[in-house]
Amino acid sequence: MRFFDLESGMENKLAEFKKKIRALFGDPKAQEFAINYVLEWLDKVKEDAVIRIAHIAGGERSDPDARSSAEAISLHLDAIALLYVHEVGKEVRFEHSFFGGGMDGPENSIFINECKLTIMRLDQFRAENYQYVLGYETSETSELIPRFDAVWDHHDKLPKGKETFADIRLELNATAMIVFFYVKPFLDRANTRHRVLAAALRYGISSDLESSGEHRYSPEEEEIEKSLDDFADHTILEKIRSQRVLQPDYWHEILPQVRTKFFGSLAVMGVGFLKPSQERYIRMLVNDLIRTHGISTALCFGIVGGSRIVFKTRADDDSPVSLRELDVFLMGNGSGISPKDKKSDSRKRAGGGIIRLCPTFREDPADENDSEEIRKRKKERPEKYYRNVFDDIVAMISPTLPSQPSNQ
Ligand SMILES: [Mn+2]
Repeated sequence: MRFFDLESGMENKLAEFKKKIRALFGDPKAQEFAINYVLEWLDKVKEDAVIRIAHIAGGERSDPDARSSAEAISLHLDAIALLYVHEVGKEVRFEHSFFGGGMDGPENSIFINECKLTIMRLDQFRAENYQYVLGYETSETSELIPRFDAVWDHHDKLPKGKETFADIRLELNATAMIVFFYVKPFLDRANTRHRVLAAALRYGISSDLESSGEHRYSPEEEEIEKSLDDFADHTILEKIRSQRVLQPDYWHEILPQVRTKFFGSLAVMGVGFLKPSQERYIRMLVNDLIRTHGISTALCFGIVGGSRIVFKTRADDDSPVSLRELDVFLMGNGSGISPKDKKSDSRKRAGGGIIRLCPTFREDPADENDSEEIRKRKKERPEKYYRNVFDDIVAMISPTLPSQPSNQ
C-alpha cells in the first residue's frame, strides 16, 4: 500500500515535464539551467508561492547588453513557470527586479523607455529581499554583491566561488547573444513582449559591438542576429537609432582640456575630466583619431566622474603596435584582457579598459571657510592631476614604441 499516491503522481508529472523541457532546448547550457536550476526553484516552493528574483545587470555604468540579457532570462523563467503551472498543476510564479547602472546618455534612456524596461540603482539592492540573485556581466559587481546564483557573461571575469551556475562564452561578442539560446524556443512573433525583447537584445548587441569597435561576426553570431532581426519590433529599433542625438557642440565642451601628442603614427589624446554622461566622447574621439590621415595607432583617455581613468585604443593594419600588449601594459595582466584576446590569431583593432582611482582623490570638497589661496589650490588640483596622468601615460607608452622618429 502506498501512502504517498498524491506525491508520486506529482513526481511522474514532474518527470514528464522534465522530458518536455529537455526536448525544448537544443543548447546544452540553456537546458542545464532550465532543468537543474529553474525547475528546482519552482519545485522547492509551496503552492501559490512567489519567487523573488533580483537581476543585477552590469555595474555603475549603463549597459544595454547586460540589461537586455536580464530581460531575456526573466522571460525564460516566466515561460518555464507558466509551463510548470500548466503541466504539473502547482501555482507558482516569479517576480523580477532589475538593478544596474543608470541609463546615462540620451540614446540609452530612449532604449529603456522604448523597450519599456525598468532599472533601479545598485545601491537600492538588498540581498535579503530576494530568493535568487542573477548576474549579467559581473566584473564590476562581484565584490559588491554577496552572492550570485547564476551569471552570464562574454568576458572571462568570474565572481569566484559565489555562483552556482555560470554561462561564460568568450567566443561570442555580447551576453545578449548567449541568452538568446534561453528564449529561442519560446519566441513568438505574435507576442508583443517577445518582439520588444528581440529588439532590446538586438540593440544590446549593436551597442556592445560599437563600443568595442569590433565589427566582424562569426557565422554563429550572424545566425543569432538574423534570428533576432526576424522577431524584433523594428519600429522600436528605428526610433532608438533616429533619436540618437550627439550634442553637436560636445567638442567645445571639452576642447579646453584636450591634450594630444603624436609619436610618429601614434596619437595619444587626453580629454581631461568628463561627467559620466560624457564618457562616450572617448570612444567617439578615438574613432575619429584612427581615421585621421597618417595615424595608425590611437589612444584616447579621460577621467570619468573623478573616479576612473577610461581609455580606448585603436589600431589599423599599418600599426606597428600590438593593442593586446598595449592594453596589458596599461592595465596590468588579468585586468579585463580575456584569454580570447590573448590567443586570438587576428590582429586586435580595438581595445581599452578602466583604471580605478583611489577614493581619497574624490574626497576633498571645497569648504566655505577655506582661504582664497586654499580654494585656488583645490580648484587647481584636479587640473594638475590630469596633466600628471597624461604625462604618466605618455611616459608608460613611449618605451613600448618601436623606434621611429617623432614628427611632432
Ligand atoms: Mn557585453
